Amino acid sequence: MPVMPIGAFMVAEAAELAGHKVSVLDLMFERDPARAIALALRKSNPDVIGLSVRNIDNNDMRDPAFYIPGLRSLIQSIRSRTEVPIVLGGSALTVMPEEILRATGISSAVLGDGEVTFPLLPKRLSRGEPLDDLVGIALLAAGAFRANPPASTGARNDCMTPDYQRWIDIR
Ligand code: B12
Repeated sequence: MPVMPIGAFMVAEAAELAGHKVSVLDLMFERDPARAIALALRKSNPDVIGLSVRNIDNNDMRDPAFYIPGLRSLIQSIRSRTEVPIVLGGSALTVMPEEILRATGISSAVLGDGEVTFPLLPKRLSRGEPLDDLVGIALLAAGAFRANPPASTGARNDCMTPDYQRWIDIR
């Protein structure tokens, strides 16, 4: 079932509101994700890449599917073209951060509400400043995992509502 990447839009829009130039690549319907990644990287030439990871598996005991190997190959596609920092986020990371960081070889992730922490990362990363005091940050450094409690803006009436049409072709 195709679900809308609402969480990724929220993070994208929050980063833009914080003054960053942001582009979104939705891989849901891409037949050739590696090619889509190559084109997007050429077009946007990013300083930081955030990957929104929703599902670890399909929760189906009769016909199980495990999605982390697919994530690993997306990361390899990115890594074969750029060395810029990659930060993982999304509901899958909040469920199993340490395992997913170890399985992918990525060293940082944001747990919980990414719109709080992700917009702070580009400045820190560009200055080579540590990330370890940030809310919801999970880090894998020299084989040791550590994580700060996730940010949660909770269920509020003023929860941000991103402009979906801006980020992907909804139709
Ligand atoms: C609603 C929901 C559904 C609905 C979706 C309806 C719809 N039209 O969107 C339905 C019932 C259809 C559904 C189906 C499934 N779901 Co569901 N679902 C959820 C639920 C309860 C909320 C998801 C949501 O919309 N959250 C609101 C958005 C705004 O939050 P978000 O996506 O998490 O994004 C935030 C952060 O994650 C973060 N973030 C997101 N992207 C990024 C990127 C970066 C770079 C950063 C830094 C941060 C970041 O910031 C965002 C904004 O705050 C979650 C559990 C949960 N509480 O998260 C499970 C959950 C995501 N589902 C899960 C599963 C397994 C499934 C199914 C596979 C179940 C099944 N067997 O069919 C399917 C898969 C559907 C699919 N194609 O992906 C699991 C995924 C973990 C796993 N085991 O893989 C979860 C986590 C539940 C769980 N605890 O097991 N689901």
